[in-house]
Amino acid sequence: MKILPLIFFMSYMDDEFYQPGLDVDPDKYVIVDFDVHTSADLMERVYKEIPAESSVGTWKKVAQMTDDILKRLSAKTYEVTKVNDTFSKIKVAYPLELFEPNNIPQMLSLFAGNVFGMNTVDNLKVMDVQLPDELINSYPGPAFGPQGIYDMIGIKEGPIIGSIIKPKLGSPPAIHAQTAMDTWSGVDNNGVTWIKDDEPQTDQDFCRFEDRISKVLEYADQIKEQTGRQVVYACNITGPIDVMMKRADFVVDHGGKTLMIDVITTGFAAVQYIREQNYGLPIHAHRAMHGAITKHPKHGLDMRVLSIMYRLTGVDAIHTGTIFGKMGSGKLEEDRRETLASNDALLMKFGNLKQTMPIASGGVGVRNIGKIIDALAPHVVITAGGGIHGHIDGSAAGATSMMQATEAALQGVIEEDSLLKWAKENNKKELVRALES
Ligand code: RUB
Repeated sequence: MKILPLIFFMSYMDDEFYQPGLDVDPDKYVIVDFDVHTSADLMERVYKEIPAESSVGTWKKVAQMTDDILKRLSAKTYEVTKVNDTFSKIKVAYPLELFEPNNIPQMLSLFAGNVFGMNTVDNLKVMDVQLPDELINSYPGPAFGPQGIYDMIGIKEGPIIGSIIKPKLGSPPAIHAQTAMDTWSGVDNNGVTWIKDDEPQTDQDFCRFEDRISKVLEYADQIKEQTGRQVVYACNITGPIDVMMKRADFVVDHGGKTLMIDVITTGFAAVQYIREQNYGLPIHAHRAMHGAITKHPKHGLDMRVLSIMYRLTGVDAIHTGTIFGKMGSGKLEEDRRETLASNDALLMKFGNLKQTMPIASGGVGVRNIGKIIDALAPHVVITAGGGIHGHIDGSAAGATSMMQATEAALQGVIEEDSLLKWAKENNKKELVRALES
């Protein structure tokens, strides 16, 4: 049991903040789902303290508080599901008036700000957020979305297979570009479509941005000329805003098709600023560092919530996981739930905003790509790094083996045992080599 001074609770305790059963109009309120973990004796208080601290309240009564402010602007816990004595799921309704339109930092500072540090709460996780259309439509949203991406590469729909150039860092521009070329080309022109830089690759001495981008894009042009295939290179422009703008201009000038940004480390406002420059290219959002926010099962923000925020911000594609977790670190069922919930947030009807394309990445190989396609297709980009460049016969064979495993999955061949049989029967040499090596 925690010993807290009585004064701490005084002004958080107004009944306005806890109104079980209140009829909430979803056009007039933002509704936030929290998982709350605290000791049994504090749980009832927290039902009031969370909405209070994240709207108009503070720890002490203040003279300027009026009935009007309290009634009109206070957030209210209106639904509670007690999972056990120390864990409740609560729904909190925030009056729309509390939100500045088109301002993600303000929105998060409101319902996902101070509440995480409250000393009456052990752990808190924001699991979902539901916004009125009026607020959604104040944001730019994606310029392209899945449909714009399909149109750009000239296909109707379906999973888009891609790769992350490996090693992650260290190759000089010529090797980086040759690896991209081999991976796009594959064996007999059966290579992947979508290639991306890795998240920490920007403009280091060993691989200068301009040298790398121009060489890789030169190869993309060659593929287009020789085969008619429109391939994509998501160029990592991550950096300070002025630097990102210069890099985006460089990509546009060199005929690039996609900008990549590490959207968490860069920040919402910076990403939205780049989105609003309207470069005419989709934005591929890499979520490096999301685990600091999403991974703890009891604390932080669910990936679904980040997905909603980045769809508002206007990214065209974002990483949301593979359903397996990264490098086996996750719990399978939870990873699956989180990826499916995130992809739903990217693809659901959402005001007038376009959809955002989910990206499945991290530990993808020929053995599991079928299960990923089975769970996430058709709208998904799937990128493999080690799973392609680690092929015993090199990147071109690796890319082709991934395309063959995709072909098998689209024919319903998902399980590893049947995949090897299918590869042998259909003379898919590169896939056989991948599965047997
Ligand atoms: C994957 C990779 C990806 C991240 C993304 O490499 O480099 O950028 O893992 O992870 P590999 P997430 O295919 O060799 O594992 O999409 O989960 O954020």
